[in-house]
Amino acid sequence: MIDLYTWTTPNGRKASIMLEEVGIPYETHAVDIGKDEQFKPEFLKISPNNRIPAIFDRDNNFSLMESGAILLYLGEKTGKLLPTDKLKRFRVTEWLMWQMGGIGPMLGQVHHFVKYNPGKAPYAEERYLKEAHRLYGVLDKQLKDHEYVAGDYSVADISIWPWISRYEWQTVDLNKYPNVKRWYVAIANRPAVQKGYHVPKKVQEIPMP
Ligand SMILES: N[C@@H](CCC(=O)N[C@@H](CS)C(=O)NCC(=O)O)C(=O)O
Repeated sequence: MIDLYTWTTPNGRKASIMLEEVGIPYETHAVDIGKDEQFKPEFLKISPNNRIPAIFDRDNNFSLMESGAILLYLGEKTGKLLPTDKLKRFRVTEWLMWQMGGIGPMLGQVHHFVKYNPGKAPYAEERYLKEAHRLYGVLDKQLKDHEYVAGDYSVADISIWPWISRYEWQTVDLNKYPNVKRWYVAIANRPAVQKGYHVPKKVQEIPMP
């Protein structure tokens, strides 16, 4: 049994989608980051960086923060969505790191400047939008010859998909990235994704291009 501490954001959805995909029982604890609940001392004990998602594994009393680490942990624990072959695993890790270091931080800045504070910092809007389109281009190229990002459907796809699901916030037209669009729709149609997306609560339907 896993305790999942999460909210309705791309990083949070990575963890809930993974838990649905691997089929481990879990109990959800909503951490409303709009109400600063991520700073509560009980939560800081398992997530010292005051960010969601975080998990607590009751099987071994182990807590973990950072969505990328959580995906790897659950993949390792269940033997699912993370290859055992060393080189295949590094390919998955490569794209997971690409998400953690690029897609997450850059698209997060697009949300901050373009969606929530338009007009306040034109240089930042231009810079992060340019970087967003560069990253969409890289993803589109990779998906041209690969059905999924790093071989079979894996934690790498699960890490990237929730960020792409905010393509409207990013003012990105998915028709300009046809391979990303094909991949996005295929993953959106997975039953586990449709369940995990609405954890800890439903705020909207999954955006469909
Ligand atoms: N690198 C972290 C980032 C987590 C993160 O930024 N979470 C956001 C929500 S998507 C959060 O908890 N924000 C609360 C805050 O900024 O105080 C991860 O991937 O888990």
